[in-house]
Amino acid sequence: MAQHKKQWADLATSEAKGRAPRPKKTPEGIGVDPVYFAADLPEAASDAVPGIAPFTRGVRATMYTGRPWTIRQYAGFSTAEESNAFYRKNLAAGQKGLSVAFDLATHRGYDSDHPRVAGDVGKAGVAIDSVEDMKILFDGIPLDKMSVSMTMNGAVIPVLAMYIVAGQEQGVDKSKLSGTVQNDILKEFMVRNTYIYPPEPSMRIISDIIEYTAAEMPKFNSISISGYHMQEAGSTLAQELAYTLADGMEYVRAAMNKGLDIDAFAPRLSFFFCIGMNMFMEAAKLRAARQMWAKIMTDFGAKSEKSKMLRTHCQTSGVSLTEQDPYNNVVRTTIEAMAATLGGTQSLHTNSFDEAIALPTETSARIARNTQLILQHESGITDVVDPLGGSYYIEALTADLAEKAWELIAEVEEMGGMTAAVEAGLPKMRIEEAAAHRQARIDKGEDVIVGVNKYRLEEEDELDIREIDNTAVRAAQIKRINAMKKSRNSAKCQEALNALTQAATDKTGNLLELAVEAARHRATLGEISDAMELAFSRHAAVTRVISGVYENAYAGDPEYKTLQSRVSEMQTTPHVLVAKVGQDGHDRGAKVIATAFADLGFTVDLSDMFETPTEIATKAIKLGVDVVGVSSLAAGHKTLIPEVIEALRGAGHPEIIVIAGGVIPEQDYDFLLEAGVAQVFGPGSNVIEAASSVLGHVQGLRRN
Ligand code: SCD
Repeated sequence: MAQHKKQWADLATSEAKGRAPRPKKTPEGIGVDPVYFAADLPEAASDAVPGIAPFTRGVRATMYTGRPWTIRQYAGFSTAEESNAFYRKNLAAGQKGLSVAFDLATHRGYDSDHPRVAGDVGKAGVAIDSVEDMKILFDGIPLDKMSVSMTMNGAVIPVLAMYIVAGQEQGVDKSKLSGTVQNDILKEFMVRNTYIYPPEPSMRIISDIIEYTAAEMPKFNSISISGYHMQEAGSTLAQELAYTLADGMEYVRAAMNKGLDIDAFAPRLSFFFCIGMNMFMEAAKLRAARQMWAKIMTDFGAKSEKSKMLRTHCQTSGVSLTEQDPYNNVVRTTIEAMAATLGGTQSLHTNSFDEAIALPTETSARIARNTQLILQHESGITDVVDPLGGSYYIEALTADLAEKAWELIAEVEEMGGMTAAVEAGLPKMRIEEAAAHRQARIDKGEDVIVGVNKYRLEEEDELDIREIDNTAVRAAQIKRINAMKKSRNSAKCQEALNALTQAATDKTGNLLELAVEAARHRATLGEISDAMELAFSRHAAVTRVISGVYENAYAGDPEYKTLQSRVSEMQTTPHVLVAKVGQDGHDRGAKVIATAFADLGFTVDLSDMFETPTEIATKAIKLGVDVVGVSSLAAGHKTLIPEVIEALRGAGHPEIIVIAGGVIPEQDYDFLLEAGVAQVFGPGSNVIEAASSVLGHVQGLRRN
């Protein structure tokens, strides 16, 4: 076999006029050869059978030949009424399962009338304050027939409780409910940031939910252990794979520590991965994930084959989508959807092409759904089980990726498991480093993004985008909360809330069971969350700036050097506060900017997460910064950024420059500039060019 390799290498070298073919190093640290041979097949590959542990080739013997994957589009916006209408339309058009996106206020356990969330209500998801909203959300959708996924982590107890009660009041017993709740808090501390309580009580919540659903809701998946958000935050695929499985191990331990039998709950643990543009590596990742999980569960002592099955949902990558030339995103999403299905996913969301800019419109959502329908009905992917099985490359990559992931898992295990590693900030740091490396490669043109850093259009057409009138949504929600509070039995409601606080304090009882009672008595989401907060407190994350990545990536680059000199020649160092405002937890962009600016010589401060516009302004004034750079990725920019400017002006500091960045549609640039924003940097901005512009603004300020 070595002879084949040699034969090929000689031929290729002569074809390439003397240049010997070389392996390509991926960000995962895997060397990818230009060609693979039978000798590269790992030994286990030839014995693998679909439907049999370790399930490398799929968890079912028949896979899509028996039943295609579930088309499950993640959606939800503004009110329960509007989201319900959208769901019904999509189900009529071929979607198979539901997936609810909640707004950020709900995620963070606040009712819509809470002053902290004024800019967040109804944005990026549906506002749910009580059972009444939940009932409207599923009106006319039989919950004993439709499987429903709910992406909820921080406020998982009230949301799941309200779902159970909404089902009961629809006449469906909880034992008949099928679906999934995300309920994966460890990755929230790592990357997604919609936590409420500190890690320890958060882990208790998860084990209570696993306990309750294992006993009462046999068709319901108690958790969706998610790597998706890690890749969105910039992780490599090996990191996504390893940290997701390591999170899974931690949840298994938490449930076992509660005295639960592993085979009673493990069959209902589910997973969720991101599928980006590295098509073969992504398919290999799903294969490796199944193989590794089967081993992990066997080592934990699982006996049932079902406990060893890694069943997963996938979503195409949001971060791979571009604001520039956005129809290219249809192609990207198709490639990613192929990778997910060739990799054997159970359920899939395909992103809409305008998702880098705003919430999907009807048209973009239709194209996204049809992408899956076309794959299922026209492409032939469903005709054969594991069509990639036996490919020299895929099989070798599956093994290589697994090896890298085992190394990362070992590192986490040495620290004492994921809760300890998360508390020490290790995975978060590794992911932030990877994110900064990736951005630097894009900025330098080493990673090509068509239509962004190469083949860019001179002029872009304007896109139709969906806008949410956040003020109207909030007013409607507040009206419903007030009406409900008037008609409920306050004493019963308070009694149920007190019982919840007591159980949280004493570490007794099951929190979900008690919350179901509170929800039935019309306690709101905010009240249920607060009842537990009394015992648990609210978690505050420590923000940190990583340094050195840009400095290393740009070593020897003359433009970078010039910019650095321009910064160092300033009489006083330019000072920037990189700020996240409101409940938007997407902090990858903010972190990358902070790293790049710090490496260039700026003084950089990062705001805490979840601050209000006034808190940001107060901090900026106290620090004496020249610039506040506000990063917004959850559609709150038109409300929250002008409020930061108002607060600065109101406090007598109109000179502080405000820059906006993130997912901001071009249509909104003028609005923001008129409100006083000095410059807007949308998705795809080159970080070094942005730094140069910001420096220009500071120089202008100093001259005046
Ligand atoms: C499947 N079945 C088969 C079969 N294949 N039966 C016979 N032959 C075959 N070939 C059966 C299964 O056993 C199951 O029945 C039923 O059909 C459904 O199949 P499934 O494979 O379990 O599919 P599904 O019900 O869709 O469940 C898939 C998961 C589930 C297990 C992965 O957890 C899920 O739906 N997850 C979705 C998560 C999600 O949507 N997350 C959105 C996140 P039984 O059940 O009786 O065995 C969005 C997000 O976070 C976005 C980013 C952000 O907000 O930050």
